Amino acid sequence: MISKVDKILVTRSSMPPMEEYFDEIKSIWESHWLTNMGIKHVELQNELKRKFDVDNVELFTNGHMALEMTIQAFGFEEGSEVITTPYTFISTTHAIVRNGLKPVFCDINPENYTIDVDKIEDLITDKTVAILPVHVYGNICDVERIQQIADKHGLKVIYDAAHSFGEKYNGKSVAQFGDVSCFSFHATKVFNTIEGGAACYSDRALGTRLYQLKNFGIADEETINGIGANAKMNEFCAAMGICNLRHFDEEIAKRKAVYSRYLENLEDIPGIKLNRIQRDVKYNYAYFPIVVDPSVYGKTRDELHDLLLNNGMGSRKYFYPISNACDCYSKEYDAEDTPIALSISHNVLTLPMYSDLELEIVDKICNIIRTKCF
Ligand code: T4K
Repeated sequence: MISKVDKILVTRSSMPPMEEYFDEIKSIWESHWLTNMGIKHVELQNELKRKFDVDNVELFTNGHMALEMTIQAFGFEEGSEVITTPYTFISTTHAIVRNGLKPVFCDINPENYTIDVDKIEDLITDKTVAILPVHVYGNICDVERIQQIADKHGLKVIYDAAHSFGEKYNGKSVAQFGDVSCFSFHATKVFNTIEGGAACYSDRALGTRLYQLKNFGIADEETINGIGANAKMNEFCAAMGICNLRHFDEEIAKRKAVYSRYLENLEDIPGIKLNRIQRDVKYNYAYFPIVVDPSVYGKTRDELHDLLLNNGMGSRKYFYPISNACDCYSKEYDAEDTPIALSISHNVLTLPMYSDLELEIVDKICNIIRTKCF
């Protein structure tokens, strides 16, 4: 039976009030300056420096290009190895491979699904140049251990921070960890610029390369010294970011209420494992993943997914398949080498999560999960 709830999707973009956005873009009309690091671009960049508590932020057309160009900016030798997680959105892996580098997949921690730091050192070879972990679902990686390993072996650390906008660990902004942290501001994220992304970094020389690479490698009108591409955030996207940033605290408070309601409802269901907020983390409530143990719950993840869907509730299998099991990589890799990531990918389901999600709908979703019928 499809009712009022027939259009519930896994997420829904947060929008500022329409008038506020119109006000923000008026000056773009007046100036006729639409892109190429205009006034809105610079304004958002400055606001994000404050928000992230960092000195340097480079804006991009999306999170993927922030990651891909960051890797390019380091100028690693072709064929070098990057230790990363297969438990992520495919963008992470593609960004490495599209730079002519080899991803080396490390298994994950079964509690928070981030890279298992105890397994990183065994994967280091004389070709390893970097570690590229992901703060998946907004769960923060073991940043201290990762930095210790990187320092010991002379490796760069590039965080895929796509899910962790606005978070803090031990009071420190998540954007401050590693050599670079790359964020996504896609429409589906807790903070969106429609499409967009950013790289936060400390090395100013790296920043100059990033700035040039996102604009075709142009250094000045007569000097092109890098093989760049076009990955600049335009003025309309920057304006959306300026507006959404004003409402960010409100966004997080509403998400927190949704998260708490899920927790209340699902806490004691045998065979359903919930994602716990880590100690010392100021969380952003980006996703609500559950992991189904079919032998205890009595239904598989796929059966639960279909049951929800048949009742108008769209959940998603983020992240299935894992990168090393995807068609484009599975000939080169064996997903059995990362058994924990593989197992979780077969059992995970991310439930609808967004700030405007009505608590009544959350109750309905939870009731389906609890009763296994509608
Ligand atoms: N690294 C990680 C770890 C990532 O998760 C991502 C992106 C990236 C890097 C790359 O960042 P970006 O280059 O994308 O900035 C979505 C997003 O497109 C993607 O940004 C995100 N991760 C990934 C986890 O999810 P799809 O293919 O699942 O999106 P789609 O179109 O099925 O949308 C999901 C739901 O979102 C829809 O059911 C409804 C809602 N939605 C979607 C759009 C497009 C909206 O409410 N508004 C919208 O405009 O990939």
